[in-house]
Amino acid sequence: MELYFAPLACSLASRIALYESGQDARLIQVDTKAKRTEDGSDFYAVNPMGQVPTLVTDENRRLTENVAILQYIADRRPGVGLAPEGEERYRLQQWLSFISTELHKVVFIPLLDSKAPEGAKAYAREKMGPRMAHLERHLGACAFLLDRFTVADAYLVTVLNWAVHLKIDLAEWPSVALYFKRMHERPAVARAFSEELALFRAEQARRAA
Ligand SMILES: N[C@@H](CCC(=O)N[C@@H](CS)C(=O)NCC(=O)O)C(=O)O
Repeated sequence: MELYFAPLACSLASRIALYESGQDARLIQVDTKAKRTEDGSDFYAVNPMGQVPTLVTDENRRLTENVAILQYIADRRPGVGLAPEGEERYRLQQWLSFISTELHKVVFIPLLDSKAPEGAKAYAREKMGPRMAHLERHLGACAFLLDRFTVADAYLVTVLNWAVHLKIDLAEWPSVALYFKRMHERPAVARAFSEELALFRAEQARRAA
């Protein structure tokens, strides 16, 4: 398996899922601005959208989109329980879709994108409150998004990290802040974050040079 990723981008959720389930993959770093992989190849040849994550399976099939890739990784190790079966799978998909469409794309992409106009950023900030309040209500009563750690938590902790990067104080949503801290106490999450933080800093230094 090969996972195309960019440091601290949404693809970090897939790295967390791999570590949580003890799976190996070749991790290939992508410069999503230049659309080049680490050996200089054209990333558009791998994914015509030029986006991470992109997964190439052992059967050489290409899979894109966080929601699909995360469930694929989880389903290779069903015993670990990163994606429950039966009725609970719909609940998992509910949270994955919420994170993908309501948080990742509506709120965080306009705030993180230096090319997004101020109007788009103001719109994203306005949308943030009710979405974070929804999370706050849920995480006030539950330790995880479902009844145990799943790939939805891997995705959520990845996205919440961008709030920190944007200097948005999570203390405004105390249960979310506690959840974020608790997730980092998981060895797989801590390992994935520290590895990607080092890669992120190296990439920033390269760009600044
Ligand atoms: N719909 C895709 C979006 C993935 C996405 O937004 N990836 C970002 C990194 S977090 C990216 O590759 N951005 C570069 C670009 O869109 O050109 C998914 O959910 O997997």
